[in-house]
Amino acid sequence: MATRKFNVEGMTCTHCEMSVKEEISEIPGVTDVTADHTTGLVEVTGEGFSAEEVSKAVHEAGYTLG
Ligand SMILES: [Cu+2]
Repeated sequence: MATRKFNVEGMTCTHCEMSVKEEISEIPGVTDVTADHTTGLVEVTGEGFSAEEVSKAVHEAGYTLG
């Protein structure tokens, strides 16, 4: 189990956080996601997921990795 940090650009409110968390949570192996729109910091916990999968999920939510 590991936690990896990502910087997400474009989140402006708690709804944005929810959207990002929902999409990332769907990645197999991910067990926990936290998102903070004030810092852009997203922390993803789990195992067997890749940065590319996180990037795709962030894009699907409508945002980009910084
Ligand atoms: Cu928002």
